[in-house]
Amino acid sequence: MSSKVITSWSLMKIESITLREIHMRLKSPFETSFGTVQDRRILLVEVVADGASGWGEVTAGETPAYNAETTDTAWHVLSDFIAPSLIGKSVSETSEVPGLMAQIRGHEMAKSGVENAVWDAEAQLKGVPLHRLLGGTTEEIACGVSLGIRENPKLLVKRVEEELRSGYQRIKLKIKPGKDYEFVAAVRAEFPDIRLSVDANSAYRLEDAPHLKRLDEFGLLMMEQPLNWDDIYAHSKLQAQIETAICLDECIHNTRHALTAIELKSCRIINIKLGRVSGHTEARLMQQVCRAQGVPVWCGGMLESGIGRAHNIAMSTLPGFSLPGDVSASQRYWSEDIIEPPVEVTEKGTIRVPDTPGLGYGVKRDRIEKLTARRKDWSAPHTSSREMSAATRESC
Ligand code: OSB
Ligand code: MG
Repeated sequence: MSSKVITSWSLMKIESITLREIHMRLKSPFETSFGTVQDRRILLVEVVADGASGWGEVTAGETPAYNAETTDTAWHVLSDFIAPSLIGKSVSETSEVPGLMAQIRGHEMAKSGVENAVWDAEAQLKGVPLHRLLGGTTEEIACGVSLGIRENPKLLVKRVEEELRSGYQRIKLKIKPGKDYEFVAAVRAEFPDIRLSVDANSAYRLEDAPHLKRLDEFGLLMMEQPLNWDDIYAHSKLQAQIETAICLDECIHNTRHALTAIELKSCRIINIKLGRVSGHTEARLMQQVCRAQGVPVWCGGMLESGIGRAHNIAMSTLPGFSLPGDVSASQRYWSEDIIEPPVEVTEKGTIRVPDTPGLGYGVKRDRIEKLTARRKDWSAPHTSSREMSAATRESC
């Protein structure tokens, strides 16, 4: 075969990009150390490449409290920088997409939404499930749940009991100063053998080390992101003083950060979130590097709609993901999801990974249309010329 034939056959052109903001209400409010959320403003990205339509989700929150991005910063960066730089471009595979956005600093969640949509389109064009295209090796993934902060320990214990009854394999408790030791103690007393972890979302300071050390007695699987959102060094100081394994979440935006944290012994586990690390390409590299270094990883959640959740499921099949993730059933979050079937969890606390091309779930376009608050479209001119300017259209 001549190289010309291979090239023209294998290039994938980004023909259109649609950005939408949809509004979805969580079944119940979710409280973390940085605030409470119930009304989600979620950005969805649809990319059509060579006629295949792929979907991605931007996992930014409504406020810049978890990380610096928000729904509105992502809308701005996607509209003014990312979409214009990608529309009409051709790549031979999706892993080349991050290179096209390399001039944009940060804004990982915005980038992830569009990159992951291209991954979905590529998988469909190749007629394979996304998890296979990524190199996933399992048919079933292990699930845990993340429980928001409750009024009192008794209510928390009741909630844990319900989740265990549904089969979930690991319980993560959100904690903050004043709502930590007694809450964990109550859950541990009731359930001495379960896999239990805590997540502080950056609510403590290094001076709190003696207090955090008291949690060692509960035999926790890990303590997630106790200190500042951007302070890898302080976590190395804390890890040296406590038995419980630290897991970093907020601090890790790319594989270089992961290597820094491992080298400094700032953590023994890493939570990988697709949005936080800018998409499947970087997430795949990160889990590979962590695996080579003997550091287990797991898939975190950002209260996603079904589209982000389906991407999380595909990513969780990669071999480095050796601990249960925060990927749980659609019905824990939404009365009606935007994918069909909704994500379901078996009584063993697992999700069976779908085996149809792309994301493996149907996208409920009518439902998405109803939930849409604003949208913006970009389309490439039909004749492919790199110089040609793209047409854009916006409606609110
Ligand atoms: O730190 O993992 C986190 C939700 C929003 C922001 C940050 C986090 C979370 C969760 C929820 O823990 C995980 C989920 O159920 O999606
Ligand atoms: Mg976390």
